[in-house]
Amino acid sequence: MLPPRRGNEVTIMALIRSELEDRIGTITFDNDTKRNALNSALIGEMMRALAAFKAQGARCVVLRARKGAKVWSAGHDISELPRSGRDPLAYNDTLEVAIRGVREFPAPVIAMIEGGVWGGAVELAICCDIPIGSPTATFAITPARIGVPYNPAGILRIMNEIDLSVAKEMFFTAKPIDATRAMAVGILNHLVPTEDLETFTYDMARTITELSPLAIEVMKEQVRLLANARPLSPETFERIQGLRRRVYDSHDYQEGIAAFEEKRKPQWTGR
Ligand code: LCV
Repeated sequence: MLPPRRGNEVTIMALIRSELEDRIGTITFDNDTKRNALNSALIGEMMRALAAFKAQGARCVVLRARKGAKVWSAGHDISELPRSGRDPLAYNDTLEVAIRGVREFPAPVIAMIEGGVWGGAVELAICCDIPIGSPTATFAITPARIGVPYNPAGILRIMNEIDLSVAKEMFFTAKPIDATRAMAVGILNHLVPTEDLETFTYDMARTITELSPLAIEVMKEQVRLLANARPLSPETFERIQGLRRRVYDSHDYQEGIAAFEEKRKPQWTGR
């Protein structure tokens, strides 16, 4: 079956395109100039689209970039990271808002992935309920590239989704892994030839829309609540926050961001 016809509910915003057809909502990242970096403006549009889909009773959402994209998303907008003294990935950070938006949406969200997925966009993609990729999909977890202390919620979510030793390798090397390896380590549910990606994705979306929306909504929320159910003592949480403050208060944190913006290699000092 083909992807939904151009729906009668198409909304073109500045940085995304959203459309609803056959109870399937589609959000297309459309800011290739900045490689679909997850900045506050793009996430704001994405959250508005999700709210509209929820109000209109969408039974499945597809999150994608434009067809043939070389970069699905370059991750958090580095220019929006706080310069110093503030937690760069706090609870209300745009990336966290986007990830909660996907995890709390009352219907399955499918990530349809072509191209590179960088940094926090990897977490966004694996927090979608069903990640489906083409052979062009790559995944790189990059806090170490720019000296950012990834947040505990994000680390836990990634630990829940992929093998711990693979997660550590991705955090410690910041190197992209290809679609085949992403399939093997559990980042992707399906690896589909590029020419079949849309049809495969929307066939699955249609299957979901034909099942009980309430049963699916409640099962999705149960999975989210149970996956979060890991006791963490306040002392452990505070120790983690202290560790992270050491990083985002450091010289290296500022050096990482400056180096990216000046398009040069960072000079790490370990302080
Ligand atoms: C702002 C950007 C970005 C960008 N932000 O195109 O995971 S954490 O903890 O690190 C978290 C904080 C996070 O997610 O951080 C972001 C992690 N992302 C990355 O490290 C990827 C950074 N981007 C790149 O490595 C390259 O841009 C890729 C490989 C994605 C694409 O390379 P390509 O040669 O195709 P350019 O690098 O020329 O980028 C095109 C424009 O997009 C901007 C970049 O600054 C450039 O803007 P100008 O044309 O104004 O120079 N851009 C790319 N990524 N994450 N801006």
